[in-house]
Amino acid sequence: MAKGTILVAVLVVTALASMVAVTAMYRMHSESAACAASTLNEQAHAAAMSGIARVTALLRVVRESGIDLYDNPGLLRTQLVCDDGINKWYFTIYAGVDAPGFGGSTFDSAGDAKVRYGVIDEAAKININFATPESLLALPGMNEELADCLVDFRDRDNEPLPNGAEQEYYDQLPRPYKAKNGFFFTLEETLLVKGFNGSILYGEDANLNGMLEPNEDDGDATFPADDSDGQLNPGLRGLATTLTYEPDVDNEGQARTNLNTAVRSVEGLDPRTTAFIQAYLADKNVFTHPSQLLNMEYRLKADQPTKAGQTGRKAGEVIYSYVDASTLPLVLDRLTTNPSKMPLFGLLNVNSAPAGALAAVPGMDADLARRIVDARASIAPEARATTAWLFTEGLMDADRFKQVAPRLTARTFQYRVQCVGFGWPCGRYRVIEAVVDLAGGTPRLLYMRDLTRMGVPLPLNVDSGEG
Ligand SMILES: [Ca+2]
Ligand SMILES: [Ca+2]
Ligand SMILES: [Ca+2]
Ligand SMILES: [Ca+2]
Repeated sequence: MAKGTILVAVLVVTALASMVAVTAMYRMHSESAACAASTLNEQAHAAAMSGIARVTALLRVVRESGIDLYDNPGLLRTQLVCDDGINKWYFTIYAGVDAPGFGGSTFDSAGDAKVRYGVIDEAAKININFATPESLLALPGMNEELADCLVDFRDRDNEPLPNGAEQEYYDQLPRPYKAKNGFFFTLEETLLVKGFNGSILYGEDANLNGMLEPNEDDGDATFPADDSDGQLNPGLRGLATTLTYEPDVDNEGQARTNLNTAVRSVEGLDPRTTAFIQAYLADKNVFTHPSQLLNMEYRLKADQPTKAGQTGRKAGEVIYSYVDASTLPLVLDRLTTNPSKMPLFGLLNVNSAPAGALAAVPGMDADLARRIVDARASIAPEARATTAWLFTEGLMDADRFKQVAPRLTARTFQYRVQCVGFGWPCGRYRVIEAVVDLAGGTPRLLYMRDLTRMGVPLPLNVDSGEG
């Protein structure tokens, strides 16, 4: 791909060069210089896109292969794309180091910004399209007015929340515009919401690289304003996303069984659980989430006559779900209450979310979030296949688990990839940020943005990277 692009760039230069040959000499010189500059830019862009393509290919096999794409300098730092005889072209995939509870980063002992060479997990962030005002309020830099205004801008109605703003406010602006009354496609769209600005969205990370630079840690001495505490406040961008969703399938990729319709035989499910589900539904109830079944007892409201293969039950009889710590993982993996086969939107991955994002889930708090993050490192990979470990490892009781489980997942399908493509020794670079979506099977780019104008995101050191 990169080689193809470079070939095209070379052909374009040749064509342009022969065109300018018939014009005046001074003109030819300026055109040639512009072409050369443009070619280097194109090649840097091609190198950056090669990096995105490489990571996309790796993400495709990451589950089976177990390749580390969180921090893997050997695979993702200063990777040679091609050598055109004048310059060598490389890419580096980079991200800030996640600081406790934040997603920010700090300086290393040499005073340089810490960096990791890997992808950014979008499902480790709160999806602002599905977050409640309570959840938004728990995110850094937010207050009640910002949370309500964000929800008003997003919700379909024109009724302002107590601290919110609807169309009436946007109509009174010097240049009026429409409140979206729909989902945000990008985080940048929040800049249209009353009260939002770059400082709320990006925090102290003025160059959007997820790392702390000296100007981001010197107070008001240089732009941006910051609190010079040695920690990067990445703003809303550090813990928020607009792009997360997952197919409603189990860990084998099979469609889940809807608990509210046809639970007859789910492989591995205790027949007593199946009978419980049928009795509960026959009493004209609806399940809201599979986690509801955990340690569930139910007192029947009406008699249930004997049917084929089912014993009759009397009103007032208390029945039990037979879903406990041992069967919870299966229940969470195989069952759903989503009737539409539509994807599940905006779930937070408990296996990767920082404490700051976990704490924003209704039913969680900062202390519980911290304990989850601390416990996570020692949970076996098999146990992490579903969110059940939050209960089975004793981090919360059944009631708390049922409260938080509907907003949680144990998997990620969208990854943010930040890539710098660059030439050596010319030093020309391009920075591309993309979000790769794996939810549809074949990876696709859900989002792409050129961040080159934010400056070089990290030192491009060819010598130490090539080893
Ligand atoms: Ca609205
Ligand atoms: Ca920065
Ligand atoms: Ca500053
Ligand atoms: Ca700071």
